[in-house]
Amino acid sequence: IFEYAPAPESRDLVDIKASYGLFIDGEFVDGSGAPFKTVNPATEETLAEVATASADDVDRAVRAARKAFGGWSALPGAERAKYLFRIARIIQERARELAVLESLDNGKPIRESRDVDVPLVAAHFFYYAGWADKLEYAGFGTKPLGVAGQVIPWNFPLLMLAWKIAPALACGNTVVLKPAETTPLSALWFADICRQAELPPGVVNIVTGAGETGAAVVGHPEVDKVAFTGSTEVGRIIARAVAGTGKKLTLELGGKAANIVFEDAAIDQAVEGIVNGIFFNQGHVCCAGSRLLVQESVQEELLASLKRRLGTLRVGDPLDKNTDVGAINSAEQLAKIRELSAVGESEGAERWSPACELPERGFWFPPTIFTGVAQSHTIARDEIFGPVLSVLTFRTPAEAVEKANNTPYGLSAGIWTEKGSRILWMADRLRAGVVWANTFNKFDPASPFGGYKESGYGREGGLHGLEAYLDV
Ligand code: TXE
Repeated sequence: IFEYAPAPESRDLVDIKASYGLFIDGEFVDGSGAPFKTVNPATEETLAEVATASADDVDRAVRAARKAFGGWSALPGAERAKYLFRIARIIQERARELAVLESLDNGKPIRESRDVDVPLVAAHFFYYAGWADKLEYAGFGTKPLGVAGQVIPWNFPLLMLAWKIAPALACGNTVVLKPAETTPLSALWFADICRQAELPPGVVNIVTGAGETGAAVVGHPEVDKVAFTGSTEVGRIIARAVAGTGKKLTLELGGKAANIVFEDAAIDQAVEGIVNGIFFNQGHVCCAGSRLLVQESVQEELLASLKRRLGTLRVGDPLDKNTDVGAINSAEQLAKIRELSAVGESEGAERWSPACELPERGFWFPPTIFTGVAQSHTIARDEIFGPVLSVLTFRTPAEAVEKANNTPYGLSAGIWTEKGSRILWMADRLRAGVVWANTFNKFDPASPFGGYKESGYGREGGLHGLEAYLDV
């Protein structure tokens, strides 16, 4: 497992300076809070020191965004589109650099950042560039909201930025975005890309820092719209902070998706979908297929095949293009995964991982399966947000639906069956924003994404993603 090929995606592609400031009104400026370190989770090396934006700094950023709003929103859509197309093309030109940077700061395998994250980032800018001059056809009104305050998590730092910024700008809003404190770098690279694209100053502002900085963005009275992706717990805090202010809010929160395999499914294909569903990005995915619901009659065959497949996964150096599972993003997240896995064992589920030696330094967790999981078990209910799969069984389609929906979340679900009628029957009954059939974790900028229940509200992506940034 650990015979690495020499890393072809050289770290030399990225020139990381010792320290970084905030991006306000088109300039990199100092922050007035105490700077923090961002580390490479695969090695625990410090990558850079990054500024913390105080409430005053956030205020400066919001005022810059407010000042820029008049000119930006008055541009004809076709003119805004030109900037977005330009940003998309620069992302493509700098794709390798961005992919390496994202893997360094986040710990995700280079194969994913190179083949999934960065191409999707460019695709989002291309997609929303296409809408900028056609908003009257969207049916949601054509009037931008004003300044959007956006707070994003660490699992897809650049992609979550694209999901937030591309539609906001296409609709004529300006933005103050706060990236997560463990993965601030790619947002700062994006700031540089905005400069390269000659985006007018103040249209995009990036403020780095932890939760307090996020709270300052959310609570700023001149922010007209708040968009948040992160934990359900912080989502609640933000919903309370925004309540009664008249700000518009979209929330994209946690998940505990069921990946449902019927006995007539193509088992090999389902195994690939299960692996992709829970081990993609180390399971740091809000829509991860973290609960496998398998029909009893094929449980044995499926689990044997799944275990064989797990034995072939390479865990290790994110910059090695052969790596399948990279590093856990932070010591805190690793502690959470360990704790919930220990609870899984203590509540009586059976734990299994393939033989795999983990690097000594860095934050690592092996691909893990729990069998014999009951619905009452903590690991069947709580979001683990790591490479840990809980396996449950069912006998009938109705039981599968009942179990799949037995969660406070409702972000996504997967169905594996050869029967088209069953796909439709299931999709009708699953309370989840996205239902994949015979595939999983498939994303497209043209497709709306978002949750039911405690997974949040509002949709991002597609035509529906425009609604969050427009008024009638
Ligand atoms: O999330 P937080 P954390 C889940 C996942 C994970 C858990 C905790 O289960 O284990 O959440 O992760 C900012 N006001 N997800 O602690 O705290 C924060 O700085 C405003 C699922 O990292 O929600 C960061 O930028 N902002 C999820 C962002 O919120 C605040 C992705 C997310 O951090 C704030 C991430 C406050 N009071 C974690 N407090 C998904 N849906 O994909 C923190 N922040």
